[in-house]
Amino acid sequence: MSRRFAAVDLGASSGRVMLADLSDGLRLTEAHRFPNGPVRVAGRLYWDILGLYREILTGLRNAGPVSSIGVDSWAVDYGLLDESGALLGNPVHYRDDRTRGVAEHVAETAGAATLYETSGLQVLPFNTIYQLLADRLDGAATMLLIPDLIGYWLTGELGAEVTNASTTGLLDVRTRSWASPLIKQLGLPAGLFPPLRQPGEAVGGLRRDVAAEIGWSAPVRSVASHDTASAVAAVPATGPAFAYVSCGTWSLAGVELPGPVLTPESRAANFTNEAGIDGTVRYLRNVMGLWLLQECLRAWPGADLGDLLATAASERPFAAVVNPDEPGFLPPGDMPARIAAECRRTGQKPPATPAAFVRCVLESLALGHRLAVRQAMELSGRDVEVVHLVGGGSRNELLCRLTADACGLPVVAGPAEATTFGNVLVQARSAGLVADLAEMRSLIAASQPLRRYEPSGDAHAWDEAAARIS
Ligand code: ADP
Ligand code: LRH
Repeated sequence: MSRRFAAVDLGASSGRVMLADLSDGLRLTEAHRFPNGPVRVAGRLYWDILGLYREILTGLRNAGPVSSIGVDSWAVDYGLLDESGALLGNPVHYRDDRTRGVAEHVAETAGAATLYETSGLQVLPFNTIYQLLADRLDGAATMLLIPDLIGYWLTGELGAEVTNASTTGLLDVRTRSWASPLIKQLGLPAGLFPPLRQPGEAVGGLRRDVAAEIGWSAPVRSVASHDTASAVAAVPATGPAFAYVSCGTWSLAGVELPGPVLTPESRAANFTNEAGIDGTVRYLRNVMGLWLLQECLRAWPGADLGDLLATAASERPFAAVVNPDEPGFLPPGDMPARIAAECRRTGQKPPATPAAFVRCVLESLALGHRLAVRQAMELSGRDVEVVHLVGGGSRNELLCRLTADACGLPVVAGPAEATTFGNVLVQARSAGLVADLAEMRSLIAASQPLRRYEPSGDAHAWDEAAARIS
């Protein structure tokens, strides 16, 4: 058996097929990277799922033969299949507005407290539960979350991987099985939800036509298919006293716990209890993340991220900050205009240059990280000595430094490809090459370049800025 594994990792801003080699330490190479993002068609926002699938096949062809393949992606979104297994319609993007008002309606009918006690999930307008209730389900036989849909196309096998299923709002957080009474109460067909799979379980062999197309064959293995679950599995923590910020299109900030926190205070703070590998719970809140910066860059054709970050580093601190989680920032659109409007609404002078906008975005995000980490600590009672910042955001030195200063805690940045590491290490564990979660983490800590940022700066100024947006 070779010690090579392929990870298909679909992020909201880019997808990649990565090749990991464990024959001598842990080496990662990129077989293929491709852009991803929303496509608006006739007023509705979609993913280009077939385009993504084609890129995945290109990536697998480039990667060459491996021991196994794992697939992860962003959470909550899905494809519906008919009885024959054909895709019914194109998967809708979670930033589409078709779920407007649905969460409020479900909270009224099913009871917000009951929903939280059942699923432990934070209320986000795009949770699968709300999307399904806004969708036309006639003719639908099966609902497959995105990695499960890709897995089905690769192997012909149906299933629902549990870490991602925990983001639907329809999984019982205590038993980690589908919440059948809730599904029934909402009038959703129970048959839509396929049997659950655990990370590490076999999915199946590649279909013969797929193997012919990429030129080789290998089994697909279930991994922690929610990208955030894989990323947190790969946090290079050396003890339990850590918080994490998985920072890409979203910032997912919180702590890892042995069980859920389902208190009224936790619900009021909109904290989520997502399923991690080996029974762990990701206790976190979504912070709007680098989406804010991505959408600013889209509004400034020709702008260079590296140049902007260099200039932003010497911009005046705290000139303007916004609450990064303003619901108005969620859909695609002119982000600088929305940020400027939010500054005006809160009595602050809007930034005047792109670099000043970038400074405003990064300070605002750092404040979002601080609030989520502090609340996670308070609500869970978990001690935190260090914040691990993983994902593409770990390449942003200014953001890492601001996060350390805002939290008043050291930040250890990296790896940027944490999700891929989590994906391949679960496969390597199934192959008997790694023992457990602790060994996965120490392997990453020992083999990957990490950067440590000690908190510095004016703690009082951060308190003042935090008060401005609370
Ligand atoms: P996702 O998985 O959600 O698609 P990633 O984890 O790939 O997101 O992170 C993408 C983000 O990482 C980009 O939007 C960008 O802000 C940031 N990023 C990537 N590379 C760099 C870099 N070299 N310098 C600064 N920021 C970077
Ligand atoms: C990050 C992520 C996050 C979800 C969001 C939809 O990519 O999976 O954990 O909340 O996408």
